[in-house]
Amino acid sequence: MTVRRDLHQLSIHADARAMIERAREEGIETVWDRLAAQEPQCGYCSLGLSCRNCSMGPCRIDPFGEGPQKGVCGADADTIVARNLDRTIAAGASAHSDHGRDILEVFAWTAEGKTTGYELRDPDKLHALATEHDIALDGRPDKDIARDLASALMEDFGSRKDHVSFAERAPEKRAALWKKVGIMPRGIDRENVEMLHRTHMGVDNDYVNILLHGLRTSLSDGWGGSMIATELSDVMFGTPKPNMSQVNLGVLKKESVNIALHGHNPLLSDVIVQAAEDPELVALAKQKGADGINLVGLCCTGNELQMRKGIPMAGNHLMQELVLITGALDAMVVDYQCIMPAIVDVAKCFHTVVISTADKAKFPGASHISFDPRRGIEIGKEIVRKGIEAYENRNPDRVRIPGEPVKMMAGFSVEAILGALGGTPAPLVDAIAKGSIRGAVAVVGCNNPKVPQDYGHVTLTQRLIENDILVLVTGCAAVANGKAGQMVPEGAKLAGQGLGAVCQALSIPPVLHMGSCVDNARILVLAAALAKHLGVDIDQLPLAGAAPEWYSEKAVSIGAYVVASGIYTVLGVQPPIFGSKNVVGLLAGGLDDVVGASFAVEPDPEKAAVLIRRHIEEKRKALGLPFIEPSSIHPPGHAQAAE
Ligand code: XCC
Ligand code: SF4
Repeated sequence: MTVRRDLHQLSIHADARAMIERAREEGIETVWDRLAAQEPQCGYCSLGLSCRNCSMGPCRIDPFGEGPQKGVCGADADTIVARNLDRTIAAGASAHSDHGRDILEVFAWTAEGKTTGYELRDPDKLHALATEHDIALDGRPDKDIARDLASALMEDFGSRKDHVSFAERAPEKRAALWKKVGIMPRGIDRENVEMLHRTHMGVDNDYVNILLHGLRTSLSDGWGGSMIATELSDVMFGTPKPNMSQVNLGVLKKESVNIALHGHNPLLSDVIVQAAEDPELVALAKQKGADGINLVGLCCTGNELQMRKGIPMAGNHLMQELVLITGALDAMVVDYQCIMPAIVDVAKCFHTVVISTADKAKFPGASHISFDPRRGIEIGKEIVRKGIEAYENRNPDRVRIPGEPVKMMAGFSVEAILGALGGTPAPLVDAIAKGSIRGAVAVVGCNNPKVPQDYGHVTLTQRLIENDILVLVTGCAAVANGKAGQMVPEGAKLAGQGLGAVCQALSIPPVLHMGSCVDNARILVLAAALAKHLGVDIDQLPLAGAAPEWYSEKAVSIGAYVVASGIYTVLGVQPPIFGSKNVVGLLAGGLDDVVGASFAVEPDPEKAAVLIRRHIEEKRKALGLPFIEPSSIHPPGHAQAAE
């Protein structure tokens, strides 16, 4: 029998708590129940000290030094911990990059006229990318330009280059450093395959060498696969511009056919948006008694839609089961990544159909409609029709939609941010130089049931903005801060005076939504633009990253490429590395001498805010900008609280 935690320990949000309570009343199992059933979780695995890379094992290293200190092959704690972490990075980098390749493939097919439902909606961005790749414009048709761009980017996945093309966007000093250290990513697939090779028994056993390849692999994600995903999605679906949208379970509508789009890849969801506007399908929905079709987003597919089209966001990672428990969702359409297999079981307690669409991501118990972008719009319509049919089975007595939606602003691509600043980073740089904005922090990543949902994101973000630090968000973090009301222009009043005044002048929130998790690439591009404008390297800027509630392998890859790009990063959930003092020493300090940045782990967001503020003031000091003495910064309520 497991002990049930108080609802307030599970989520900071009323909509979530209402649905968890309903789940408990009705005996519906959720992620929190399954976590409790797993506790206590394996100590060896939590420390990274178990290995099953070969069948002489599985092996474990005794963290207390009494039992075995080597696996059967002789691998020690350093090797095992480093190898495990690196395989995690490779899995995350592969997930992002495979998503990037799917986009690239459809982009190429669209250029060849082989798809339905796709266009090249942002010709300016297409032309800019082509020019960046030395592809002639010369008044050629966009489709020809796109075809050349597609084949140039395909090469980034292979092994025929000495660096991925977007690495050229990094400041010169950074690129030179990557070359010097030997971590310049060559090909995306190449680094990932090499990682699996290196971590095979009897290949790379030097933890430093192993971890450096981890950084290289992650860079092939950030400056490779993810950046390709973001840039080509912008060309096909439009580069995001600021828009007002809504968030939380209140975005579901009692009177409408509700369809949630969950996962990561905008290829499918974009055509579903088009299909849901089809007059015939709208008429069908009305004929069945609904007032229309209401699309809502979940996780990063939701972010993609909210960024470009203002589609309302039902919730982040830990909301995926809870949205089903409203009884108001008719269909949940999933592509891939972060989709809990459990949703199929929760959906069975209601009338909701779960529709899987990616042939590489099947869910036993779901209806599978194989998505083929060459018949995109036809399949999109078939899926929407299924949702409308499911609406007929909805039991109105079972519907419980908690609360009213909260407003939030989305759509801050780098282009939009620079646009708001008048086309150049100069005003932002000036505000940072004067000190009205102290610096900028990317707060990104997931939910994790080990943390009260959204507590880490919202608390850390609040502490940063009230201390005049601009916050950039992506992924599930963006949903958290949106729900907390930090992402509307009126949120300026939650910020300190300096940042607040800048936000007011520009009518923007102090927390800017930069997109999905692959869109962390936008943050790299922005950091590079700031560094180039100042003629410095990224690690000299007053920037930091944070992933207060991360859970996924992709988040580990993101953290690694952010650090390898020169940005100090604080993790809120402990990664499984503490079985090796040497690995911890390298990641949490040693890397400063290698790439100019390192990791910290701090579960308490109040303390994480202090670490980050001190770091930012240190960077300001080194740049000769007005600074607050870092040692005078303490958590709220601290006895020596200064200022
Ligand atoms: Fe997944 Fe992207 Fe994490 Fe959210 S933030 S839980 S990875 S949906 Ni990417
Ligand atoms: Fe054990 Fe070595 Fe095989 Fe890992 S690689 S399972 S440590 S024998």
